Order: sequence, then structure tokens, then C-alpha cells
Amino acid sequence: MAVCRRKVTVIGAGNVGATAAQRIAESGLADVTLIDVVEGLPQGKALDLSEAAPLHYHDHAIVGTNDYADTAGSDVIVVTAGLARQPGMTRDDLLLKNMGIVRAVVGEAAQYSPNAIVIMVTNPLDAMVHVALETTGFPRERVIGMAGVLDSARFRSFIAAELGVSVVDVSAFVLGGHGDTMVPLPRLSTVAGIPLPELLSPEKIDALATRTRNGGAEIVALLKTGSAYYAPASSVLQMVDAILNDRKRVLPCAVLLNGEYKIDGLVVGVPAVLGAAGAERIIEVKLTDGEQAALLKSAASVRDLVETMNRAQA
Ligand code: TXD
Repeated sequence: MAVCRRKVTVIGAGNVGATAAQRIAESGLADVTLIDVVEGLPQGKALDLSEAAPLHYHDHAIVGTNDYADTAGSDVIVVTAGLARQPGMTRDDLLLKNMGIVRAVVGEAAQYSPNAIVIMVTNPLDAMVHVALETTGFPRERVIGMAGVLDSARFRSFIAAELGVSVVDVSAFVLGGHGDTMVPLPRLSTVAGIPLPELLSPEKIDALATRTRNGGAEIVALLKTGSAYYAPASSVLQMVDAILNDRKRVLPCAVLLNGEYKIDGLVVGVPAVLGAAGAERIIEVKLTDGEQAALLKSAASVRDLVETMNRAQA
């Protein structure tokens, strides 16, 4: 009997990449190839993770490499490669540096896995999804950004803590860009089906939404060096699981919009049905004027980044 093991490539063996590799292998989802530009780093982390395999009762291969040939035939490619903002670097400097990195790594990986689904993680997230779409030429279903899953998980955890209820019963609906421009929709966020505005005051909901928007910065301030990676890696796992198991999960994903939500040609976070073909369907909900305006503002900030990248290439 032919046995077909699924394969996930994680590009970037840093904090998010290595943790995502660990979660994917240890949850029994797929073999993992971890690749990085630094020699020895992916090999060392992959070896360490492989040595943990007997203790976690899984037999997935975890391979570390610097050679894209080893990524061939991947079902999913997770892109975490990039630089963090360094002192003296402007946001635009970082945008253009990561654009160059993402273009190079995604271009290589796509050649070896032309049918893969790409999950982008590198920041600035929405802009990097544009870069990956352009570089691969893949359809929009197969190039998806991870941000909304993380933002909604953060929002859920804060709502649950505020109400003293299980996070499992909290469902949060977020739209828009990652971080600053996230658009939470409290009226569509629920606790066991009860709309959030029935349980918390508008001021309290606003405070929790603001904390969510600043969720990344709150962790950076505590860690001093580096940024969040446990929840980001778990968010990647949820998306990979939805794809490999064709679960048709409805998850907030950064995808290219072609007129949905009155946005055309820009990558924005919206609810999508995630299954074996990627972001198979975008779910459109009717927004209030205020929500629509916030979403358009979020899209405008993505447009600014795309224009900066276009100018740099002109
Ligand atoms: O919600 C989200 N989308 C995010 C995004 C949540 C958390 C982190 N987010 C972003 O992911 C973050 O702002 C970064 O842009 C990426 C990766 O974050 P991480 O914390 O993992 O960064 P690290 O630890 O610095 O790892 C980056 C790795 C590191 O090992 C580099 O050597 C590698 O990327 N790197 C490369 N690998 C391959 N090829 C090239 N060219 C390359 N350049 C750097």
C-alpha cells in the first residue's frame, strides 16, 4: 500500500519557525523540513527536535537544511524568514529588506513545490503576502497570511480572562490588517453564542481590543529581546491543520481581495474557509458604516506599503 506522508517546509529556523516545526511534527501532522540561510541553525534545531520524537511518540521526520532541493514536494510552505527591526532602521527599511528576503526564499521554494499552499508569517504581514503572490504567480487561494488567527486568539484570551470563563467558549471575530489596523467586531464575537456587547461594557470591550492591537508590543516590552512566538507558532499550526486535514475551518486569513468588502487588489484579513485547496472561499458579512470605514482604513495602510515597494522597484 502506498503511504503518502505530508510534508511541510518551514522557511526561517528562528523562534516562530522552529516552534511551528515542533508543533507540526509533535501533533502528528506532517514531516517537516526546516530551512534557513544560517548554516547549522536549521540542522541543529531539526536534530534536537528529532531526538525529542521518541519522547513524544511521533515518527515524523524533521530535516534541517540550507538547500531548497530538500524542500521539494511540500504540501505547505510556511514563511517566517526575515529580519527584525534593528536600531536606526525605519519601517520602510525593514519593509524593503524583508521584501528582498521573502522574494528570494519564496521564489526558490515555489520552484520545488509548485502545488504548495504558502502561509506567510514574516512582517509586515499583509505586504509580504503581496510579495509572495507576485513572486510565485500562485492563485490567491494558495497564498495566505497568518495574522488574524493570532489576533483573534489574543482577543479571545483577554475576553475569557475578563469574564472568568473558559477561552474555549469565546469566539472572536476580527478583520483587517495585523496589529495596529486590526478591526475587531464585538457584535460578532460571542461567548457560548452570547454576543459580547451583552456581557461587557463598550469601554471594557474597547480596552480589550486595544490590548489586542498592542499584543505584539506588550510581549516585546516584556521579553526585551525578540518577540512573541508561542502563540504565533500555534496559529500557524491551526492553519496547517485546517489545510492538511481539509477541515473547512472558518478562520481569519490575510488574502487578496477582488472586490469583496469593497476592496480590490489588496491583501486584507477576512474570514475564509480553509481547506485542502487553501483559502477556498471568502465569507462576506454585512458591515456597519463604522466597521466598513475601519476596514477601508486598514486596507489603505496596506496600499501605502505596496506603493512603497513599487516605488523601490521602479
Ligand atoms: O502574526 C504574525 N504574522 C507574526 C509575524 C507573529 C510573530 C512574528 N512575526 C514575524 O515573523 C516577525 O516580525 C518576523 O518577521 C518573522 C519571524 O519572527 P521570529 O521571531 O521567528 O524571528 P527570528 O527568530 O529572528 O527568525 C527569523 C529567521 C532567522 O533564523 C534568520 O536567520 C532567518 O529568518 N532568515 C532567513 N532564512 C532563510 N533565508 C533568508 N534569506 C533569511 N534571512 C533571515
